Amino acid sequence: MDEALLGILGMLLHEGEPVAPRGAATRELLGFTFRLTNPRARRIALPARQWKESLAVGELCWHLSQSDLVDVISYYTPTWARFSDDGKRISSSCYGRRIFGGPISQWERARETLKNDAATRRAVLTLVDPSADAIGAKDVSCITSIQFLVRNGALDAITTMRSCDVIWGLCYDVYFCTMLQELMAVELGVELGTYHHFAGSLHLYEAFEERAAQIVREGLAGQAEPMMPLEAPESLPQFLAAEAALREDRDEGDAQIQSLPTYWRSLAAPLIRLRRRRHGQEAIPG
Ligand code: 5HM
Repeated sequence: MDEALLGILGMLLHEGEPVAPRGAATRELLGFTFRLTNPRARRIALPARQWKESLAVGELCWHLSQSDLVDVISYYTPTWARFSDDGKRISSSCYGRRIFGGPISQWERARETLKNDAATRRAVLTLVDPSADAIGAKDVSCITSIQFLVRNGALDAITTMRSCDVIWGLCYDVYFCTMLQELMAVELGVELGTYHHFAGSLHLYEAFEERAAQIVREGLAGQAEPMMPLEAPESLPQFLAAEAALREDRDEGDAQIQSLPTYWRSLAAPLIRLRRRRHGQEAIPG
């Protein structure tokens, strides 16, 4: 993802067309697509990008626990509050709620569809809800769909975004979508394939142009390590309970994390570091 982001920023700076939706100046490319052949290389190390792993994991937890509460996600970043109409809830980009919640879980339906016919083209998560996404709302879901396809024994994912901002959104959206891809691959018992990302509008806000140019100037100063393969998905509920405890500064979070399998302990590491910064807690050994 480090390499992809460098290339994308370079293209936007050189070829992006000026346009200002809702009055905010951007440079934009339409119908933009790229692939990650190793979706586990989803973290960002480019220094000037200042990507925060705790925010990526925090957003993932917020979605996986089907939350739409601003208070919860605001622990990780103040940004989301700007997208709430009532200051309490995120009405549209609560992707986990749309994927896992409701009368019929889209997640389970996609997984069962793939189990019944491994070659299916019908395993699609739809993140737009025309009955709920109000005209003029502060937040309208930017990810429109995520499709899963098993090809050559591996699970590919194709994310479609109607609107994709390369500084605020892209790196966190890719982290979230590739984690879903890996979770689905593990639940199906197939290898992790390629990740495809498609943006109707890929854009860079003018306010971030200098930062984008700095990221490109600095180049690849070492790349982030790919994450280890996801294992023990049955520990996810315990991991989410531990995340809530750390966020709420409750001590049982420490014990919950120490009893988790290696993968989930390692995923919790940035959350533990964040708690230490926020609440002045000591690091947990190991
Ligand atoms: O006017 P519009 O609804 O497209 O503005 C939303 C802004 O948030 C866009 O720049 C969009 O690309 C960015 N965004 C994103 O990149 C928002 C979300 C929240 O759904 C997201 N990725 N996940």
